[in-house]
Amino acid sequence: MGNLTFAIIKPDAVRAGNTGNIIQRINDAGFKLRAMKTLHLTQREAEGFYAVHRERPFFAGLTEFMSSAPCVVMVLEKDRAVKAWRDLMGATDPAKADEGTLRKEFGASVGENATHGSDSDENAAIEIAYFFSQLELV
Ligand code: 3AN
Repeated sequence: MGNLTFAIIKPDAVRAGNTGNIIQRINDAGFKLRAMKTLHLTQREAEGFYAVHRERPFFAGLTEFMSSAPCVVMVLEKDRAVKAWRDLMGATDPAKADEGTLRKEFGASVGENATHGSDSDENAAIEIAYFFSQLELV
């Protein structure tokens, strides 16, 4: 599983028309797109996805935002994909993200930061399975 990660183009980036730009950057960085779909999460689905953050003060705002508009969910393949995708995304807070990262370019705030990426191989497997069946991975 070390070569797969799970990614989301979040509602702020989709709403702003940045889906195509972000997919281009994913291609340019050498990732293979193993699966992709657009969906509009319900609040309950967003709560299930972010269940590990249930006790955090930003949980309600985060799940409300993630269910506010469509997002794009993806499975990306590359060597050491979890780290490679987190490097391309940049820091959680766009103001602290390095030049050239997606969050620096497309993110607005720590909540509306354009993209999500798994933080470990273990969570990548859980997050991929939350959104995709085996049959959907090409
Ligand atoms: P990352 O997505 O970089 O792994 P985490 O795991 O710290 O960051 O946060 C999970 C999600 O919760 C992030 N995608 C972020 O948008 C959101 N988040 C984190 N901290 C805050 C905060 N202080 N206010 C609002 N949303 C937050």
